[in-house]
Amino acid sequence: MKKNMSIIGVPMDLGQSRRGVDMGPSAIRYAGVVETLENLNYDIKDLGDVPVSRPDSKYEKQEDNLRNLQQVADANQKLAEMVDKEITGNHFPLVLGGDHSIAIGSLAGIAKHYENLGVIWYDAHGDLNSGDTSPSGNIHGMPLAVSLGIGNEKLTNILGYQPKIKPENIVIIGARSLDPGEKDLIKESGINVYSMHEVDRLGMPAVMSQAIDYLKNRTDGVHLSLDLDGLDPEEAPGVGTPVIGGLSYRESHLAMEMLAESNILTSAEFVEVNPILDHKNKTATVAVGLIGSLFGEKLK
Ligand code: 5AB
Ligand code: MN
Ligand code: MN
Ligand code: MN
Repeated sequence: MKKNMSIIGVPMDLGQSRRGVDMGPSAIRYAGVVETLENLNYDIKDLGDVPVSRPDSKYEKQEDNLRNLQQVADANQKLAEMVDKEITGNHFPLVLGGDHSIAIGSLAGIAKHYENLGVIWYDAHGDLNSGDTSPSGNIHGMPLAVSLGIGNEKLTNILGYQPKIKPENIVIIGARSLDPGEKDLIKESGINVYSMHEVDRLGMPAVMSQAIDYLKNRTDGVHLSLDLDGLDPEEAPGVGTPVIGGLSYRESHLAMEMLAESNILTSAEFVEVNPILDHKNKTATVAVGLIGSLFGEKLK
């Protein structure tokens, strides 16, 4: 029997300050995501894109150091409702971004279906800021904190419950740029972090098998949130906040293959693909390659 999967695009660029990442879902579709998954025997329903409104004329004004708060909250509310509905209908949700603020809506829609949702956060950053700690006011640097119930109610209370996830059920992989407030939160909350330091010391095979064993034993579902800036900018240049010294394409493929083998994944999102900053759609093509590995593409 074919496995059911729903693709949801979120053309969101209001969670950060560089234009173009709203074209990410188109770029990933253009790179062949549907065809790749159909070849892997998935029954794909592409639901198109969640509507994102434009910022109003008071664009410059930032409420509580939260740029475009209302528009980001509104789009995430719609996304959360769609994701919730797809899971209820037994469809695996695959969300395509768009900047990482959309993880707020994904997690809101997903987490209500699990007692103990695990999250793998594949990212150069922790995304653990709030309006109080953020150096930028950009909400794409806040979704993981929001999902822990930290931040403005318009974001933390989407779908009327909070927190969405528990800190001990989070595993961050690839971190190499954390702000002071994020480091404090990691220390006091028990979030698990495999920074680039651990990846260098242990190697990706050990990092992934530890992460998978850990989550398998304590969660009843696992969401992968993959920010393309987790990869090195040499290999994924089309991202708004590149950080040198990242994960390689091969390490990332291996991580996806190990996740496929483990069979623990229940939802996924690929975010921060910005075609304007990219070279010939390279980053979207990398994303589709990783999606192929994540859903069972084999070399032989
Ligand atoms: B991304 C920074 N920590 O809060 C901030 O790309 C960067 O979703 C956030 O990981 C990067 O502005 C957000 C400096
Ligand atoms: Mn990032
Ligand atoms: Mn991110
Ligand atoms: Mn980024």
